[in-house]
Amino acid sequence: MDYFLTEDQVMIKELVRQIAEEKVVPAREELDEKEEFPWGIMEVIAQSDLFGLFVPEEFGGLGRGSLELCIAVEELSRACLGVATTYAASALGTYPILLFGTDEQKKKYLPDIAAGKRLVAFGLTEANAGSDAAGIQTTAQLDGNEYVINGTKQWITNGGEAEIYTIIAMTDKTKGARGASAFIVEKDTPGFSFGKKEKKMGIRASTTRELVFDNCRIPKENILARPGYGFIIAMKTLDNSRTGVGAQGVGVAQGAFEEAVKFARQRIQFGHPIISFQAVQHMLSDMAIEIEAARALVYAVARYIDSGAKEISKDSAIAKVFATDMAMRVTTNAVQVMGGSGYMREYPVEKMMRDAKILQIYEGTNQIQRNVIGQVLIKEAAKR
Ligand code: COS
Repeated sequence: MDYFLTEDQVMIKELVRQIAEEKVVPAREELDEKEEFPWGIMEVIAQSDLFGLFVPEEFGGLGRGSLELCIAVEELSRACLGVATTYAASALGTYPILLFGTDEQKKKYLPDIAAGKRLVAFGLTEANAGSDAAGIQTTAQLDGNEYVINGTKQWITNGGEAEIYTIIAMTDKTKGARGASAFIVEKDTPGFSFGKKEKKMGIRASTTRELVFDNCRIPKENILARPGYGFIIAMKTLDNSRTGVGAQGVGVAQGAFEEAVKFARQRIQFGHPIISFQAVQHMLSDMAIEIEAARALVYAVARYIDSGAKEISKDSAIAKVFATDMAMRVTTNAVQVMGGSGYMREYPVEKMMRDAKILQIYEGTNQIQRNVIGQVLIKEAAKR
């Protein structure tokens, strides 16, 4: 389908597809097997200026928006969701600075981020605060000109590899969500270390680690916006990034679909390629319908965000839910079309199915997305 992308957007799509085909596809199996961080590929992405895609030009980026980021994420995800997650998580960690940073903070951090010199990670989740994001226990106490951070963040994508961390900590535990604040913490700050590296079902090229803060002192000016604004910063960050998770779903589903079609044309049973059987055709048709519907939705929401819309929670949650539930169905059915071959590691679809599962879980489970949608529906109904 033609999405009327501009020449510039088509160029971005083709550039990322080329990187994906030439660098990611040949490496993905080994990265998955060895659970290896894709530094080589990150360097290629950096050389192509893609880390700066959504960063304003005045801070060294390319000044594009959500749609361009979604296109890039989709193309990487088509090849390897682990690599795409690494790239997208850096964008996730950058949003708090982009949306809420002072001019000084932006000047200090964004040029290096845009150049791909420093990766970013976002630290919200803790052992007892997943869906219940306001339940975080990490604290940040003001002491003179410094905040002293104590606590542990769990399951942080790019943990240990990133140089810059945007984290949420409680500055006033008595105030619940309104007592949280957001901070920028640099790697190598004394008192900041990394816990265990997780062993995951999928996206094994991406690194997931604990962030451990033990009397970690950071300058007072590393707070984002103002004390008490951390929960809003986290929610607005997720509002902006969730459409990108939808784009990951579209990409990984597209990759699995293409593998299934290729296989179905070659696999002969009962004297015919299995693609000639209606049962298989219907499965492939359903996959094509769902992928296209999800892509149209993700692009529409990304364009809506790029229009400067303020109320994006519901729409980005809708895009995330639809595209990622779709991705799980499509990757599972790609394995089904390929039968025993699909189940073997020799073909990429078993990895794609393992990888896709995280999309229904991270950046807010799909159950939480439905809560977000529901809450906005109630507010909208009350206004009528
Ligand atoms: N934008 C701006 N403000 C928002 C907001 C948003 N998207 N969502 C909530 N808020 C505000 C609310 O208006 C409320 O403000 P007031 O105190 O002034 O009324 C405050 O934040 C608290 O909101 P709420 O009461 O809805 O918070 P809950 O604790 O009920 O949590 C959910 C809401 C479940 C939506 C939230 O915890 C969430 O998104 N959880 C999932 C977290 C997640 O995605 N984790 C993944 C790990 S990060 S990669």
